[in-house]
Amino acid sequence: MADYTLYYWPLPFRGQFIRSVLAHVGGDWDEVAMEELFALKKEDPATQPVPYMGPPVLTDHAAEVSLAQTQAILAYLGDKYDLMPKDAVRAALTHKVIADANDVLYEMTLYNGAQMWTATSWKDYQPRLARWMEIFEVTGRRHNLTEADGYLLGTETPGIADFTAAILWGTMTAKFPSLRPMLEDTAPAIAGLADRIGALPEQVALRQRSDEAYGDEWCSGQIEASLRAVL
Ligand SMILES: N[C@@H](CCC(=O)N[C@@H](CS)C(=O)NCC(=O)O)C(=O)O
Repeated sequence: MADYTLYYWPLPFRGQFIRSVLAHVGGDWDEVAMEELFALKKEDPATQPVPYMGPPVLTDHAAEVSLAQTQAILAYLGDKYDLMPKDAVRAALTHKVIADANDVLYEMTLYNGAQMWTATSWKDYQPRLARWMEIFEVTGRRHNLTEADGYLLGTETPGIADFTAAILWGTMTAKFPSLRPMLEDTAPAIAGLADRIGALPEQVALRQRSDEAYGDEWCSGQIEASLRAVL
């Protein structure tokens, strides 16, 4: 049996944050088939391994623990593999970065597809998307991140905040290349960070596997179709 089981759709989106950390630490994980994912999601909370609404869910078999919520899973892996800053402020900032990333995912998918993008709503959203990029950029710059060097919170080695930022902006701009110039103009240090993290051998291998498995899909469904239509 693998060390971990990840319950997530066959897509990058939220699952990729967890995959990237597991890949970085050399974690060995299985992913379940869609039928099992649906069945577990529909189960009564009383019998779910962790009561939850939507995936991702990660089971750590050795620890006999299952967790839901991307932020909780990333923080757990961060603590377990020493990928969280030791000081309280940067640990809290790591949580903020994950929460910011989740907010961006919600906004980019209009709250998990509650509405669809139109040319007008997408145009109106551009200043806000640019502001999110700037928020990540300023966070990094305040910790001496540059286009060529450094990490988001000024750590010596990449941590959860770096994988989060790299997967958010790196995956999004890889799947929607027309957004890459905006990232480079607005958040060049984040673009550089995403590239450096993305060039780590474990991340290259993960991306190759994911691209083969998921193709061009990012969040999938009608909301991805509406996003592609306006881009
Ligand atoms: N806040 C949760 C959001 C989970 C979520 O929205 N999961 C999506 C997939 S990315 C889902 O399938 N949701 C189904 C549902 O909520 O019923 C997290 O960060 O993990």
